[in-house]
Amino acid sequence: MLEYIQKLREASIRDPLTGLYNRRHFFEAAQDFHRRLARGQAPLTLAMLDIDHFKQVNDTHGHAAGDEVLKHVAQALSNRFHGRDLVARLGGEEFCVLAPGVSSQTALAVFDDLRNSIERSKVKLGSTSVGVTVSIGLCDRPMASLDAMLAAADAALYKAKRTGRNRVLWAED
Ligand code: GH3
Ligand code: MG
Ligand code: MG
Repeated sequence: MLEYIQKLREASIRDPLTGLYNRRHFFEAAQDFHRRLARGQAPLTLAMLDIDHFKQVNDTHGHAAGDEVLKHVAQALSNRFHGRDLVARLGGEEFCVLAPGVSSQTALAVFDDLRNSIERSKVKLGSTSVGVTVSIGLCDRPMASLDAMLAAADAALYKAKRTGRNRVLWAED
């Protein structure tokens, strides 16, 4: 019975396709984190990540191929972030990372390396393979609220999209 309850709880906080945390759990856990961390001087970076031209993958290769691309990007994220980091699929082809170990000095390098590794990797689809790139917006320091950090990262992501995609930008002060 306990095992069953544990399984149900796990299922309720995960995105079934990628195994990452789902949107609801992300916001709950991130609020919690923010309450505990953001008051101090501890580093805290929030990244919003969106797959570039993802609709084209679905249109060209089909929805199942799109799902493989989503799993691939999710795997790249889970390979890189562990422990206290929160990695979630917020919905569609949009992901979020809250990384307490990543300081503003290292955030750009860490996420640009991730971006680069995704660009270099290929997603195998049966006999063919496709490339995938992501755009990333960063908020690389704690702010008064989690919502403020999300808005800042989102604005940076939007700018990364507008200015060519496949790039990492951080929020302006
Ligand atoms: P941009 O570079 O501006 O982000 O363009 P985009 O094509 O990535 O973004 P857009 O918002 O136009 O398209 C997102 C697509 O993602 C549309 C939707 O059908 C698809 N999508 C959302 N959820 C899923 C899913 O779970 N599986 C698959 N295969 N596709 C999904
Ligand atoms: Mg997209
Ligand atoms: Mg999107």
